[in-house]
Amino acid sequence: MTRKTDAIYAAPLKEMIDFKFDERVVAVFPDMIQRSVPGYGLIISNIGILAAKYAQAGSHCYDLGCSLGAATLAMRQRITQPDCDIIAVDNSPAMIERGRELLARDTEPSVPVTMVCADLQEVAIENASVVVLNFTLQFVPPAQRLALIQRIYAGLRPGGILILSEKIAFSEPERQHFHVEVHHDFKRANGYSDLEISQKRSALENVMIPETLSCHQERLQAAGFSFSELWFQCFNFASLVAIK
Ligand code: GEK
Repeated sequence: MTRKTDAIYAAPLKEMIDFKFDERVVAVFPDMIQRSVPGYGLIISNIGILAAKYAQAGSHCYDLGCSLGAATLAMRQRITQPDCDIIAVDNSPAMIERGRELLARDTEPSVPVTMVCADLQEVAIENASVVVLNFTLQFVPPAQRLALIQRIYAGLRPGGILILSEKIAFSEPERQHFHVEVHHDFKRANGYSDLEISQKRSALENVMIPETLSCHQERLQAAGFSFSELWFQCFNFASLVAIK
């Protein structure tokens, strides 16, 4: 499949509008996320590996904030336990519409997938063995995050996992500065201009709110997860796995 190049922030914008997962973003999303998130491809393929290990027979696997379903497809290709299904949720109608088209192309008979257009807060999490929040929690208002993680914990079976990937912030200004700078270098090396980097940053400012790694770890513990492990970090992008 040819990847359409993201040039959404290439020209100067007269007015900065908050970032939205609309048709324009959907059209370039695979390119945008690959060129913006260090290690994205590695994280996706390892979500498949983790799901293959922790999926339980007769349970649901959830991909919350699934976008085009990259993590869903990785899980689908790897899970071998019987009678599992995957529930993939996103509240962007354009994402779900395109995600369903991509899913329809994945014709190998495997784990059934339901793609749902809904706010993840409205979706019941039950009889779950794997829950994925791959760069989604950062878009949930901070005041709602603990309740969401508690609801996920309650819906997981014992031995089930939550995979939580996020852009992270650092409390020490020197460390924060270092990571922001190298991340911008990463984006420049992937062809984004300084104008694109700064306009995208402004568009995301009110929409995506990163927190520190310790904030995530403490919240997981407060929600009931006694074990969590940082299994991936590249610059200010990290992924944790928490086991119930
Ligand atoms: C991937 N996980 O490729 N309810 C449902 N969906 C939401 C909500 C919400 N309340 N808030 C945001 N989203 C994907 C990448 S992208 C990350 C995830 C990024 C959705 C939103 O519509 C978008 O599709 C996704 O969460 C975040 O593995 O672009 O940085």
